[in-house]
Amino acid sequence: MPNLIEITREGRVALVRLNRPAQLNALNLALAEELVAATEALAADRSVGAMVLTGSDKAFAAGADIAEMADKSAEDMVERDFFAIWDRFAAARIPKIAAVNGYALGGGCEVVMMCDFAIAGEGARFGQPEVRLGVIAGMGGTQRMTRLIGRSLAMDLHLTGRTMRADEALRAGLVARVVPDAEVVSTAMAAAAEIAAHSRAAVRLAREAVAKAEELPLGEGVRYERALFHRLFGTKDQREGMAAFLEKRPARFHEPDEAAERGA
Ligand code: CO8
Repeated sequence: MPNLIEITREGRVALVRLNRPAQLNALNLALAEELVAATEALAADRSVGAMVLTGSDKAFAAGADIAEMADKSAEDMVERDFFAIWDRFAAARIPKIAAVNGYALGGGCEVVMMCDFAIAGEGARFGQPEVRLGVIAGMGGTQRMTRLIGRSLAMDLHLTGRTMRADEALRAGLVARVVPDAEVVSTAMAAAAEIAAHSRAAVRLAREAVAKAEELPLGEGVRYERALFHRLFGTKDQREGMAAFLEKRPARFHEPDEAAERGA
């Protein structure tokens, strides 16, 4: 089994690190398979409440693996539905925070946008340079980026292939926070720990509701949100959360999990 990702646990949070540093974490099929299997397993594990996805200091990921793609024909691409596996990463029902240092280009930028939100270092660089290779984004980049930052800036990036600095990515709304490079992973881990301490059901439905905003007209989206809100009144977490507030004590949403506390 190749070891193209590394996973460590801190309490209820999993830190997943892309591990092809010599290739700037270029996303080949073997890495995608490993990452998707790990992400789906983490999503199914009730002792995990959130994951942080990161790369190396130099690169979150410099894109899909160009060496792996260079010789492919259109028939190969269609036959294997190349990149479709990434839909499973995006769909996995676990909060995902991208912790980005260095380059997040092409497929790397697209993976950032598949995550729930991103925390970037001041030196991070984002872009969709595929046009310079004679192709276009193939992992959702034209669609997700346009929804996130708007048509004009998305066109600029996809048509010129230029690289965007972290401060511009923050202004555009591509990333949620920018912090000093050395604090990227710790900041993302702290945010993930906060999420993982909350009610699992409330976090799940909040993710679903926000994601639906990309698909539904406003009136339908508001009704969808309300139905999920009503549904949460059938959970013990709603009773615990509101009782804890009224009793002026912290809410206890999770049984202490010894294995998770040991960092196993
Ligand atoms: N794929 C494969 N290998 C890569 C990639 C990549 N995307 N990026 C970097 N590498 C490798 C380099 O080949 C080099 O390997 P070696 O040491 O064996 O020569 C090693 O990583 C280090 O890279 P550099 O020497 O180039 O490092 P620099 O610091 O000089 O430059 C850059 C860093 C600017 C990030 C540069 O590596 C670069 O431009 N990389 C490519 C970025 C890019 O174009 N990404 C988009 C890829 S395509 C994509 O993601 C989606 C394609 C959609 C296709 C749709 C089909 C259906």
